Amino acid sequence: MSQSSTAKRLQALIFDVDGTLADTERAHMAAFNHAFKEMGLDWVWDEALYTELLNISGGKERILHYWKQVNPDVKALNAQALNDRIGRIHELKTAAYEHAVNSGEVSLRPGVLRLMDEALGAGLQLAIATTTSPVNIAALLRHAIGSDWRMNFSAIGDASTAPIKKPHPQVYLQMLTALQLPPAQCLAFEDSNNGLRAATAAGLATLVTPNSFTAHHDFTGALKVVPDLSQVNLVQLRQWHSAYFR
Ligand code: XBP
Ligand code: MG
Repeated sequence: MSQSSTAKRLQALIFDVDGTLADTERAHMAAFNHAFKEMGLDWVWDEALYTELLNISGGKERILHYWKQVNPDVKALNAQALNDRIGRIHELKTAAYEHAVNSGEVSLRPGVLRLMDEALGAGLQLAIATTTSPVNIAALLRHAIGSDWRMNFSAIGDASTAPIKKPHPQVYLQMLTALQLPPAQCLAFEDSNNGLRAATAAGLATLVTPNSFTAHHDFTGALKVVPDLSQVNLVQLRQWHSAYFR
C-alpha cells in the first residue's frame, strides 16, 4: 500500500453520544423538567422549546441560556450564587436522567453496536466525543454493552475533559491527540449541526444520522447524511472515507 494511501487509511471511529449513539434527548428533556419541579421552579421545557434550546450544547449552559431568556435580571445575581443554583439543578437533572437510563428508557440506535463490533474486529480504535456529562455516558453504555463497556474505547472526551462545548472543536481535537492519529485516518459520527461543525473544524469527515430533534438542522459539509447506521458497514465507511480524502 502506497505511503499516501496508508496515511489516509481509516483507523478510528469517533462517536458523539446524545442523538447519535442513542435517541437520548427526550429522556434528557424529561430529566430537566423533573429537576425544575424538584427545585420549585415553574419552568417546563416542551419538545418545541427543547428543540430550540438544543442549539446550546451542554446542560448547564442550556439552563443559564434559558434563565437569561425568562429572567433578564438574573445577571444581577452574583456569579457564584448563579453557578451554585445551576449546578444544583443540573445535579438533580443528571440523577433523574441516570435513573431513566438505568430503568431501560433509552436504547442504542439501530446499527450502532454492530458497527462498533465490526470496527473493533477489524482492528480499528473507537473513541467518544460528547458534550454530555461522564455519568450519562457510563449509564447509557453500561446498560447497552455491560459493565466492561469502557474496554471498547481507546479514549473518551466529555463535559469533564472539554469544557468548551460544541460547535467548538475542543473535544474532537482532544480525541485526535489521545488516539495519536491525524483527522484523515479517523471518521466522526454526529446528529446535530453543532456536532458537525465541531468535528469539521477539527478536520474530520463526519457521517450524520439526524433524529427528530435535529432533522431540520443544516448538515452542509457532512461526509454523508443517513437515517441511521442500520445499512452502514465498514466496507461502505472505508469507501466514503477514502473518497472524501482523495
Ligand atoms: C448533547 C448535549 C448535552 C445533552 C445533555 O451532547 O448537548 O448537553 O443534551 O447532557 P452530545 P448534559 O455532544 O453527546 O450530542 O446535561 O450532561 O449536558
Ligand atoms: Mg449529539
